[in-house]
Amino acid sequence: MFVRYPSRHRESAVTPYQAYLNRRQFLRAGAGVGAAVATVAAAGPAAAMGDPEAAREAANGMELTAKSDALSYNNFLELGSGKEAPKENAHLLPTDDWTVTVDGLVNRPMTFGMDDLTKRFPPGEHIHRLRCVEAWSMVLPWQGFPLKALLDLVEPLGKAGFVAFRSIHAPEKLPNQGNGDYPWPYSEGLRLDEARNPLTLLATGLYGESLPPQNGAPVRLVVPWKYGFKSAKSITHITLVEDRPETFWHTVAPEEYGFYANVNPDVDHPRWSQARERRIGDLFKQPTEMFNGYGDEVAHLYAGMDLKKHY
Ligand SMILES: Nc1nc2c(c(=O)[nH]1)N[C@H]1C(S)=C(S)[C@@H](COP(=O)(O)O)O[C@H]1N2
Ligand SMILES: [Mo]
Repeated sequence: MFVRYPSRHRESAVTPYQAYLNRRQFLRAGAGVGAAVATVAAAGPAAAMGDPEAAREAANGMELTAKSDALSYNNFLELGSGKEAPKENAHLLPTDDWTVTVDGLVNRPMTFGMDDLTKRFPPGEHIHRLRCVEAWSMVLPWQGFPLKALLDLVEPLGKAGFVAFRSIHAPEKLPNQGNGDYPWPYSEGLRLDEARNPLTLLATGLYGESLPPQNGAPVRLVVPWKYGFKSAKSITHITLVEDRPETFWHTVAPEEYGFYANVNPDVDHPRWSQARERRIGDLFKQPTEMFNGYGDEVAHLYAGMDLKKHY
């Protein structure tokens, strides 16, 4: 269940994760724990939740981004532009009675409520780097499950080649969806083999609590080797299609936002270098790694492809 990281990511202290675990234990012991938290704790792998040794292994020494930063420095254009707008407008995101429909080129199209989804696919703990195309990054402890498990259940047809993701569409509620300059709703896409890679997650929690609205409640995509914009938030539809789907940022500015969007220090954004990044909370920039450091797990997906052309 745990993802292992290359040794070069293991050098830093584990203290923040230990603090996180202590808080988590405190939450579980305390009264008044929200139902969603209890569900995650009960459903997740017991070892990770209770056993500090296993949890330390999961963290592999990567320092987690401070929770306060991860929940207040966000990109979620539906809730406003600017990093702090999504948190300020978090209450506007309607998350009650959420359903996720999986359809298109599949044998068994299905619609899930959130309880159904997390019962069928118990979330596990996955700590990943997130690298925004804007050259900042975080390390975030998600609770989620591999998208592959869901795809296996609905049985993609042989001619399915891509997976299209659609975020919430509620122009009457979301401040920015009245803005006709954008191709709402937010959409993203992956090649089917990318979607089936074990690193590709559907996340329902963050820092051991149900996903905050500003981070994409109640369920979002996490694709850790790609720029953050691929990780669509607040997903309502997952549709298997034959050809590469239209996607939000690629439609807005194709020369700036490629469909593949693999993190790549050698392919600059037209307006800035991608060679380095600022980890939120750090003073100094650090080098950006090919595939965001996940090359061992994903480089084979792009064998023979010119990644400068297919950026
Ligand atoms: N629906 C939707 N999903 C989205 C976005 C968005 O504006 N709308 N922004 C993306 C971008 S650019 C990034 S970097 C990540 C940020 O995730 P975080 O705020 O949880 O760190 O969400 C991505 N998913
Ligand atoms: Mo981003």
